[in-house]
Amino acid sequence: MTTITLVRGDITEQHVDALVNAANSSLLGGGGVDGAIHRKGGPAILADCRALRASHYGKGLPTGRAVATTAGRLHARWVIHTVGPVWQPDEDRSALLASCYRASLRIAAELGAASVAFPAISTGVYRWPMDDGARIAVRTVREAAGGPVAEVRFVLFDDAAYQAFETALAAAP
Ligand code: AR6
Repeated sequence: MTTITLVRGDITEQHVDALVNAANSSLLGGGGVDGAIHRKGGPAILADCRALRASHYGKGLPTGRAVATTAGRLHARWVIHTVGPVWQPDEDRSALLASCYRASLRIAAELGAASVAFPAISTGVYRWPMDDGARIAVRTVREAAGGPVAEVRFVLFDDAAYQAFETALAAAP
């Protein structure tokens, strides 16, 4: 059984086995969660990302996929980088957002991570509506979690995000 917990705060301050990064396909950093993870985690994370680009993802990590690197100086063993979809009002891209959570959990399980922290993927720079993003996140994690992953922690940056996840958690069967 996997326990889902909600925390209001900064994902870079969490003590967990694996932190999930809302990255972009370049794997070279950016703003939001991505910027904060690289800033606090230090250059070892970027060095691993560059190596992954050179070995496997010269054309970029596709949307919906995930890869793991060291967590550098963060209080975690691994950072799992996933690329969320950019919100498109005229196209249903929710399968790609669900895929981010599923792929990240699969990697966490392969690594043997007991605790995994997720941000609300795609709900910042990529503009996904928070309520819908929260519903997809909770539903997918409920379906996909298991194995060695005993805790999935959603780390929400503000009250609106926290409330959206609280509602999604209460509403999901
Ligand atoms: N801890 C937890 N949540 C955070 C933090 C933090 N330190 N900082 C922001 N959030 P975003 P995306 C929330 O933009 O939408 C980057 O430039 C934020 O309020 O980080 O998937 C990447 O390089 C929002 O609810 O990720 C990509 O280019 C959520 O985390 C692009 O942004 C996700 O916001 C990815 O955009």
